Amino acid sequence: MKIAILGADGYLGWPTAVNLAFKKNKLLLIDNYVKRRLMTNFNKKPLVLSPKLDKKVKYLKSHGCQVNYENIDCCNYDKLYNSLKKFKPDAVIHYAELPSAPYSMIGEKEAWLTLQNNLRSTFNLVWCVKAINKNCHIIKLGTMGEYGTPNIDIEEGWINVKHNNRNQKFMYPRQASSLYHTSKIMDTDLLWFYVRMYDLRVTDLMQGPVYGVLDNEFMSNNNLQNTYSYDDIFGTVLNRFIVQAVAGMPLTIYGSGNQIRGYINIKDSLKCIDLALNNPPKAGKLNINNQFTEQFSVNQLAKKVKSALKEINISAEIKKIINPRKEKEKHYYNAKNTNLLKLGLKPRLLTNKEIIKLANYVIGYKKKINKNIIKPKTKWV
Ligand code: USQ
Repeated sequence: MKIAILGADGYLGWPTAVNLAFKKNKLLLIDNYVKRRLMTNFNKKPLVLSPKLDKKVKYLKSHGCQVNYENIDCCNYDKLYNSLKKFKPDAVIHYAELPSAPYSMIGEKEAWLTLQNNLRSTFNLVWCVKAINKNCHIIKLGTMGEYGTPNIDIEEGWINVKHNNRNQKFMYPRQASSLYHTSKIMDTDLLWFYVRMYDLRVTDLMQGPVYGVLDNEFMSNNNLQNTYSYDDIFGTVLNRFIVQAVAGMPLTIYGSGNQIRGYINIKDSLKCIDLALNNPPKAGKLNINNQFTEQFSVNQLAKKVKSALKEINISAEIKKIINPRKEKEKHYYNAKNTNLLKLGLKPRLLTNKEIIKLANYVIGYKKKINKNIIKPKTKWV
């Protein structure tokens, strides 16, 4: 397939590119390094910083992969249009969004950048696909956080509502707890509107917090690992816990720790992309998949890390701190995730072995851990 990846430099973008390049797809990688710039501006150096895409693409080419890179801001319609028009993709994977809830809650400037970057890039992609080839499959990374934590089961994208003896299928209600997550709700609304209007083919992936690294030989032999963040703005909870444990710092549980989320290993996340690519929706259909494999509360997650790392003689302390976020700390949570399982996903669960493997990877970079960038500083209210 000819596949364009928007946001190909990121934590998910680069492993996705490697995975698809070695499966003999022809790739166009697009990124403007906006996240790198933000991380530098905020002094949030990742534990592992992936090389830039021009270097990474050279390595892929030297291994026989058909791949090119263009430095394009997806918010620039003309540039994105010209690039996609020339490449003529069969599918576009859209990761080109600012992915941090804490970043989006810092202040007006950060909130607006998140909102305008995320909506504009999605809007531009829709218009490019509509103008160039309506059959092109858009695969968009959404988030489980769009649903929030409702007091009823979370369905996969849609819900049947019976009202005064009449039935209608609606998009499942969404109610997020950060501006970032809210921008993803708006993305989903935009996509659904344009699918209905123009018969586009879209898959929206509601992904939970991701953890881990893609440690394949090509990446590790050539020092091309994906970026791994652990700071308070760009790091996600499990990746942070592992770094905290390795650094001898307490695992920071925000509030009561009863917040439940659906988690997924990065390797499963890549499999979900493969499954989405191989199962495109019909024209005029929006597929929504809940992309996580297991549900945990933050307390359960911390306990799992603590008990697994005992096996390698790391004794992790768990510490509850005041929750910097405004989110429900005790709530019902039961989210469905059957679509991807039906398509063939075989979940890689969070076993002690997986936790230890990740900890050993982090231990390799232990000297680079900066303890000053871990404590949360952004308060929601
Ligand atoms: N948390 C802690 N301690 C920490 C960090 C986080 O207790 O040191 C808690 C948070 O309060 C939250 C949960 O862990 O309840 C998850 O937080 P997170 O920072 O791992 O994830 P979140 O901000 O929700 O966002 C991440 C990604 C985002 C993706 C989302 C999926 O940054 O791009 O969309 O996970 S989901 O959470 O399902 O919406």
